Amino acid sequence: MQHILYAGNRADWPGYRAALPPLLAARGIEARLAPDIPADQVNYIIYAPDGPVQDFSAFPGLRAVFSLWAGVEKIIGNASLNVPLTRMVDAGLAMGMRDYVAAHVLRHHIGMDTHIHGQDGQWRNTVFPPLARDRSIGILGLGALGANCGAALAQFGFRVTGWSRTRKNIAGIACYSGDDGLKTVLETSEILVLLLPYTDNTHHVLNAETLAQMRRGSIIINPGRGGLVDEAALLVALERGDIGHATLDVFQTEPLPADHPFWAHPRVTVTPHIAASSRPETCAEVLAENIARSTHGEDLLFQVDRSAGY
Ligand code: NDP
Ligand code: OXD
Repeated sequence: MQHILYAGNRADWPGYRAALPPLLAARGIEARLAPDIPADQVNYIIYAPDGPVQDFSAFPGLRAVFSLWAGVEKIIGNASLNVPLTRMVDAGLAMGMRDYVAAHVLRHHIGMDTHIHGQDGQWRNTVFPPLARDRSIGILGLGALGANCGAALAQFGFRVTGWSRTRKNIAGIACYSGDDGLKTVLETSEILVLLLPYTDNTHHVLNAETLAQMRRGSIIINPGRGGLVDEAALLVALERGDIGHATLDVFQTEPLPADHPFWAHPRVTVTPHIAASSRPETCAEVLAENIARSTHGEDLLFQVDRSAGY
């Protein structure tokens, strides 16, 4: 019998209670799944940063922790965690992020704001949006989410470049790595999408210096993590018009404080960390697979590399 402690947020518990047991049973796993299991019986923890368990030292029989979030910066340095940690990679997150990124890219590509906010009786039909093939989009981070978004944008016909730690080979995306690669992506992109994890190496990847490498008036879309961007430097770049608009889903401090200048800034769109969410109906598949793998002594899917930080 495997004892699985659900330590995700309360709202999603009914979803996991319904979705996970049949998937475990289908894999021949006898399991008890509950949000309250005596600590000395727990074998697996389903974890979220906004859930009730942050200290893992009380679980002597713990074999693995499964994060429901893709981003693991809040748990990776946890000194009480000494078992394998996996992050969430699933179809639901990928589809949600693809839709969010495509929608915000198209908003800026088409220039929708001009018409949504400019209904003043003037028939302005002299400026037409360029074709997608004449628009350059850069993506920082070509992992599960960035590569999928890049492929979707390439399908639209956009010119897509991407940057990652190790150089990739992805159809439809011109792939770069290293400092020179970053410079190339920043210099060529009219719309830049941030889908990097937050690590020591990606902290403030967009700062005064790198923002200055971007094309004047370019657009930033950040559904990655707030710490990827030096917020003060971004505000300066927006004020100067160096950056035309920033659509931000994630922030250094969340919830974004009510008096933060981003809220009222005319060239900033704030969305409240809703770009993609972990849904029980899709995430349960990955959890069941990893629990089965662990009980059979097999390698886990999507295990976090603690030395790389993601
Ligand atoms: P992955 O780990 O699959 O991909 C991360 C990508 O970033 C990889 O391509 C990796 O390179 C690259 N990378 C990491 N460090 C560096 C570096 N120092 N320099 C250059 N490239 C680097 O992550 P996901 O795609 O699954 O998720 C990305 C992030 O999206 C998450 O960490 C999370 O912060 C955010 N997220 C936000 C959500 C939201 O609702 N706003 C929802 C879900 C996720 P390589 O391929 O070489 O390893
Ligand atoms: C995640 C997120 O990392 O929701 O999964 O941001």
